[in-house]
Amino acid sequence: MSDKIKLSAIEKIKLESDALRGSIRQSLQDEITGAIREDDQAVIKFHGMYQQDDRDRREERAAKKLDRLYTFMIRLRLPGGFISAKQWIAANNIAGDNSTGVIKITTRQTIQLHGLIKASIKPTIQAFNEAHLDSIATCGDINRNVSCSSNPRESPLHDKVFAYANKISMLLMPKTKAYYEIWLDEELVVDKKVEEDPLYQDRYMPRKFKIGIAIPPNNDVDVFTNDIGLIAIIEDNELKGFNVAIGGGLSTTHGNAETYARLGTVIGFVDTEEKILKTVYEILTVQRDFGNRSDRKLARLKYTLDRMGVDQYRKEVEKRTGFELEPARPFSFTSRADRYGWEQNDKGRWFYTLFIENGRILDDEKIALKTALLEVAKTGKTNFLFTSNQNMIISDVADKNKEFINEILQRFKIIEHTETASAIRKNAIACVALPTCPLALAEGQRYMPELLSKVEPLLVKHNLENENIIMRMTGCPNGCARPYASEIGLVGTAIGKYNLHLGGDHAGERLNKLYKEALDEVQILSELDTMFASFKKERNNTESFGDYTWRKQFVGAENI
Ligand code: SRM
Ligand code: SF4
Repeated sequence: MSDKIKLSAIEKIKLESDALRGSIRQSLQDEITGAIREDDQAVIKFHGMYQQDDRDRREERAAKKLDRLYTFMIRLRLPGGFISAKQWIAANNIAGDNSTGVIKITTRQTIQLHGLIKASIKPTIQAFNEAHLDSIATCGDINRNVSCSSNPRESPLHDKVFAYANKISMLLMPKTKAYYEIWLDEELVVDKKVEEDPLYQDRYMPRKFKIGIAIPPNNDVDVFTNDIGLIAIIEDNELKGFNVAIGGGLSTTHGNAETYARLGTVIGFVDTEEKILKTVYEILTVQRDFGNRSDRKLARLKYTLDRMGVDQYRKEVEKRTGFELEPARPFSFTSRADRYGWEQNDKGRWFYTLFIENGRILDDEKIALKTALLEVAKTGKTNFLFTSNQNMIISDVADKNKEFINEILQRFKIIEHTETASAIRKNAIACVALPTCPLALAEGQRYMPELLSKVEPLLVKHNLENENIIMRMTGCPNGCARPYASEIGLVGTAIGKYNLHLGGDHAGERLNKLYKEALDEVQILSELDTMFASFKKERNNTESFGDYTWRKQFVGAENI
């Protein structure tokens, strides 16, 4: 990119950050404020943290002439969403000691803690480190947590595919030692040569970068919404390689017609591990070199791809890898759902997928979810996996231990909780939004359960309660709960108002379209009631709700 183009402010911050150190140390020492310096707020993201404040309390504090109630959110790096029982116990305790206590499973298979005060960031990272957990590169302009199909691993091939999440995560880690110096008190780096970073250099990526791996026929990771989507090609019980899709990304900005959601385009197939890793790496270098560094709204790979053209992007990657991609192999996705309940893999190990509404793990008046999971972890007889649908899998349970774990799940009513949740609720996801997300225009996870309680009777009224409708909600158009890839998408525009999107499919291969703008709850329910009625009457055989609304063109005329 020409240096004459004006770079965005974040580019300068990255460049002058001394390999992501910024003035974080000084910011931490400043006892006058609970915040950190403005530039450091950008740098700290690369270490896996965001500065936030409690938006519910802004007015009250402003009236008292108090500073905002600053806190920090920390996000772990868990490739493929795997965590051991010991690590879960550590996360449980750290959450209790240092954060709000709620553990939040994200839509990219990892966990976040909210509400850390500045002084507790370092002890938190140190405690995570003792449990062999880190938060490196889970935020910022860098490769994020690599997601991978988490459904119970049914064959040795799932393990093989799964291993790529970690390999890719390690390949794309930054070389700077800043995280170790600042948070873990490791020795200061004197010889800066050890930090030379051929991939990220000194400006990192133009924007965040996301990679997901899917194992057909399940597309639980929403592979096409990633900058790079890898689709495992399994033939004759052998992992032959991966189809590579690039250019997925969901964020739009209200009122900015230049921004759009996009699903990835399959550009070819690669077979050997060496070639797979090389291809992934060079896709990043092309985006690094050609991505837009002046307008952050247009900086994701999807815009680079559409500007360069798919052929040109692929050729540039091939020039850098030194080999051509093979033609894509056939594959078929049928679902994005988690498989609730017990499942057994070919090695005889058991997996229990439990429903966790919007990924929020806590004890409340209805269910002691957090205590139950701690008790399961304390048996030492399981591992855990997080899913991209914000659920959790109690994994790797030996046959002889299944009854024992099942008894705990029953005692804490986890099984009942999972089995009695309605189909629409079990498929739903909502983003964090208020009160911590600074970008939220409307509620997300705090409102979705309540709205679903009003949608469920409508489905019962039309005898549709067993339909696996995918409904997703976000508090703004950034798309953190992937609402544009759902059958019913609700995208916040203002407090209590949502754009209604319709027409996504079950496999995650079609984006929905805007149907109506800025609806309140009464309007949303009325629209859905009418639509459920006509769906019941006019659907073709087993046609899904998304396919029906698409066929009937229940989408804003300007979008058809
Ligand atoms: Fe996201 C920003 C939460 C998945 C697109 N996202 C944010 C921030 C950090 C707000 C901010 O920048 O200050 C939110 C923090 C809220 C909070 O208080 O915790 C936030 N995003 C989340 C999570 C926790 C939602 C959830 O409820 O699970 C997800 C964390 C995933 C993870 O573990 O890494 C999360 N975000 C996503 C996804 C879905 C995905 O990746 O599968 C998307 C859409 C896909 C995509 O990237 O295109 C997404 N988040 C964004 C964007 C828009 C990026 C863009 O291309 O413009 C922002 C805003 C930004 O980066 O400027 C954003
Ligand atoms: Fe915040 Fe918007 Fe993401 Fe929701 S979609 S977490 S409101 S940035």
